[in-house]
Amino acid sequence: GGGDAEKRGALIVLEGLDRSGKSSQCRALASFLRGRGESVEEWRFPDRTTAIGQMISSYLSQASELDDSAVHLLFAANRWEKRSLMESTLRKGITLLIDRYSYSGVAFSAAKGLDFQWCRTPETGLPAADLVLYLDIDPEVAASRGEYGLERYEKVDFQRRVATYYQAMRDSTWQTVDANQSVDEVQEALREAAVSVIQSCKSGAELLRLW
Ligand code: 2DT
Ligand code: MG
Repeated sequence: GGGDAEKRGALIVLEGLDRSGKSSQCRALASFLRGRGESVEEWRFPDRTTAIGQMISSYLSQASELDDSAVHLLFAANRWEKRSLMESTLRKGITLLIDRYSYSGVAFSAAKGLDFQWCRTPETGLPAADLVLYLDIDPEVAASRGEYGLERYEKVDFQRRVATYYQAMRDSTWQTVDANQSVDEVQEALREAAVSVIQSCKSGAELLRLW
């Protein structure tokens, strides 16, 4: 809620379990949209390039240990430190295509056993996605894909719990795409949804806030 409609870029988020294909789909979608003349930036969270992001990265690679609640707040802070740049970029008419966002933040921490509502709180007030593209994959299929299991969280049982928390956050901005399909079929489904939300943000749309 809050604020007036304005012409702006769209905030599009790709979400899904590890190895659901988000990163390659993001890259392909960005190049498709640029080919149609759209201004697009590809972002990802965690943003491992900042000081906070480096703490998170060391934790994820299991090089360091951190309290579950503390690391949850670091993930949220890693989004807050990018908030003003996110907003100014959207207001310049640039579409942001983001690989993971607050929805990952809540789903992964809640799957560890932290309270779901507590997990949502530090995300409150961040820009909300205009479109969440959820790549829905069977955790067993994801686990059979390359390089799985190297980072923290890459365990089938854990991923299954993450999926249930993702489902608890679904709202009208979410579109689920069956990620067990071929790369091209998934891409086709993403394109249609992205083009349509970019169009509606161009004609004027209020910037939404979580939650
Ligand atoms: P990548 O494999 O996409 O780099 O993600 N995660 C991510 C959280 O626990 N909280 C968050 O807020 C975000 C954005 C998901 C690394 C892992 O970090 C998890 C997988
Ligand atoms: Mg990963």
